[in-house]
Amino acid sequence: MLPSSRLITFPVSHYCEKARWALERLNIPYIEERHAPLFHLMATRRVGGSSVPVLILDGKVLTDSTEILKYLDTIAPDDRKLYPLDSELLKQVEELETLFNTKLGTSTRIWAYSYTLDRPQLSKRRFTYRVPFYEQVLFPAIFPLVSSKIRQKLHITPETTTAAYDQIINIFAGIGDLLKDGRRYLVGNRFSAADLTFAALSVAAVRPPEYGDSALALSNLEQLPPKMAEQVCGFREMPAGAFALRLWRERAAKQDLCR
Ligand SMILES: N[C@@H](CCC(=O)N[C@@H](CS)C(=O)NCC(=O)O)C(=O)O
Repeated sequence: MLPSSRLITFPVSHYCEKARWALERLNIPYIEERHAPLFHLMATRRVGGSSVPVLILDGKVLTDSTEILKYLDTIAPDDRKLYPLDSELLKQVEELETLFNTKLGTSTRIWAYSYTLDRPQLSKRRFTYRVPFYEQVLFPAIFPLVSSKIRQKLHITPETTTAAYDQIINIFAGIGDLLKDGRRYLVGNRFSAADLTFAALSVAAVRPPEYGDSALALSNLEQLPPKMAEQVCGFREMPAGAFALRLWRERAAKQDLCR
């Protein structure tokens, strides 16, 4: 029988990855409906949403990645929960998740797009990987429109790109400070929504080899503009970058064990 839950996504999107990771952790089967940018609006608006990810599960339409994690937590067994029951720890997890959602995810996106939007050979495949056939066919024609809309919507300029890079460095430095005491996870002594959100929203910066389908070759730095590749190496070498890469490795190791 086909799973009844549906996840509407972009093929490469760190907020969508956040939702995928949580669904996978709970072993919830779902059908992923990938769309290229702009085409996604037909799918998301039909169910009352706008951006991706959108999860349709148990008769509910969840239109935001945090809303998705919060709902999944209500049906998760205790040993899989992403939000601590203890109110002080919960507050810390929620504060970090909000910081990552509003500052890290937005900065990594601006920074990465500043290098890739003008390079169709880098971005087209990632926008159209495994989307419906007609979107793959039509996308090249609307690519200039999509890239100028993204640039406008996210205000990508040399100034905002520098600010985004600085913001990533600052957040990574702050996370590095937290990790100095040797803790394995950001809050308490177990994996939480804070760790998941940090690792998912750092994807564009640290480009883990375990991310997505190998056909997307996200971690292959040779294909990137040299300055971007150099900055990725810098992020990876920071303790927070190494921490994100470790969480990705651990996720992949768990997947292997379950096969
Ligand atoms: N707050 C949202 C943000 C999601 C988001 O920014 N999604 C981007 C893709 S990474 C998107 O859908 N952009 C196109 C749009 O907003 O229509 C969440 O966490 O789910």
